[in-house]
Amino acid sequence: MKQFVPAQTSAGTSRLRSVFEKLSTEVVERARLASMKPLQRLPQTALEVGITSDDKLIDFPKRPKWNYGMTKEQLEQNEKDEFEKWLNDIYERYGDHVQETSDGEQEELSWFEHNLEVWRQLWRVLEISDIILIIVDIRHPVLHLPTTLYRYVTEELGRKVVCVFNKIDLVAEKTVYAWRKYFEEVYPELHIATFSCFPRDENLIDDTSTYVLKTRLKRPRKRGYRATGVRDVLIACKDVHLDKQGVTVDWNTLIKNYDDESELPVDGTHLEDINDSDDDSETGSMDGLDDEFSGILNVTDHEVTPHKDYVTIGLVGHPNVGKSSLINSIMGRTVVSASRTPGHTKHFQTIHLTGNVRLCDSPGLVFPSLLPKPLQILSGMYPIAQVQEPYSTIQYLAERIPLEKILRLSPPDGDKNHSWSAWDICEEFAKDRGFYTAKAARPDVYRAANTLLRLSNDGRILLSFKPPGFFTTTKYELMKLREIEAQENEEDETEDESSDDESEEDDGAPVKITNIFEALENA
Ligand SMILES: Nc1nc2c(ncn2[C@@H]2O[C@H](COP(=O)(O)OP(=O)(O)OP(=O)(O)O)[C@@H](O)[C@H]2O)c(=O)[nH]1
Ligand SMILES: [Mg+2]
Repeated sequence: MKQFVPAQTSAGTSRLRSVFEKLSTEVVERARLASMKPLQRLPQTALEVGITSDDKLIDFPKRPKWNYGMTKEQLEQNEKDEFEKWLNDIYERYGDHVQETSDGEQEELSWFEHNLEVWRQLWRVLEISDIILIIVDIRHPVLHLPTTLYRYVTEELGRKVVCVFNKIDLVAEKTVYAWRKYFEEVYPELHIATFSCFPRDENLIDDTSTYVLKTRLKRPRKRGYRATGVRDVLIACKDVHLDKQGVTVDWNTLIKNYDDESELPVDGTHLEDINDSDDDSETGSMDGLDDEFSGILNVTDHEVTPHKDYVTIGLVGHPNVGKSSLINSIMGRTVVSASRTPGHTKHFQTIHLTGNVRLCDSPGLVFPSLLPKPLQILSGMYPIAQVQEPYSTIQYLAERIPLEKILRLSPPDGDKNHSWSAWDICEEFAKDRGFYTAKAARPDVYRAANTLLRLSNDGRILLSFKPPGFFTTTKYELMKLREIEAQENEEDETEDESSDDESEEDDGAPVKITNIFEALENA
């Protein structure tokens, strides 16, 4: 069984800190050496991923059932015991599980949340919310939407759910569209909204090409909440048709406020520093907690239900997917702290949006799953400062995207056919950036590898997974084409029949299906 040790803690914050695994020196050294071997670039289809099959799902801890006869102490003990049992059970079943998947990936147990206090916060947010927004990073929505969570929230708690595809500025419109269609197929009941704090680069038509880094680097150092999608998120909340006695939300008026999102208030106070250093200070204060919630983290001896006078929208999801940023965008100003370091939000907080609608931010937590560990690091769920061995993760990345081309590196031996290794890439990148060790003045490969991980987390180096069939079929293009045709037919029907003076330009010309998205962008 692997050993887990608590991360360094500072007084007062340890209670809500997550724990990280400590690797042995042999493991680190083995990975370093392995990264020096020439890497095998995988076909694009390695980026296609579908929903995890049921036999691979690992359940997450639920609040144990209480009964009236129990004292607070007994309840608390019961929660602890059940949680321990759950943890032990996972380690017994999956602790030593390292399995090669059919795609040749090494799959093992994720670094998941080990702190009962953090799970308790999730339980409370789920209990007090009428509508739950599960926020997922569009770069790997399947990984970020735990099926177990979705089922629990809809089937057992009976709450309304909206899945928010977040950070859509990082990928092409075509990718967002394909993911939406795929999720609609797999979860027909799910409401989906798309969102981003940043505008998408209009040149980003094909996110599988290598130009991305260059343009991404030009992002402004300060940003306002010029979000795209707040409207979409609120429309999705309206569309779940929450029927709550005694609370009537005027969704239409609320949504109207966001009709022109580029006009959202942006003044100096609404700008957030894009912080290059990883700020891991304790920022989650209890200030945002209403009196009603001041004791919410205590063990309760009664069932917790949403407040009768408000509609509460709870945001949940993995760390770093952008929950706090989304809340700030909805509010048009900084009301909760956001950071590129996962695990930034430590306490849940409620923020009033209108007289009877409030938002609830929650700490992100990693659900247990079976996955390649490098993928977890690349998905922003693991603090890079805690990564002891970055090389296997760079290798994982470089096997899937042409990293040396994206970084425009020259081969170390000048040979155009050089067989790159992950180590080579880091070493050449170190030289390129002028990263040298202080003592021996050798290229600082470790620093280079870490920088690459950060660039990847920020989406400046893009690792974007795609739904099944994305590269191998024209399924999604055809769907889009049909939608456009249906829309055109609808427009034709409503148009005045007599307007025949201008002939349609595309009459008879076959549409080049594979380029339908480009055609739309250029239109
Ligand atoms: N490109 C891009 N980055 C985003 C977007 N939203 C958030 N981010 C970045 O993602 C990082 C995490 O954002 P947070 O809002 O703190 O994420 P969180 O889900 O609250 O994270 P925890 O509190 O750790 O659970 C920050 O560096 C944000 O700037 C987005 O729409 N696009
Ligand atoms: Mg947060």
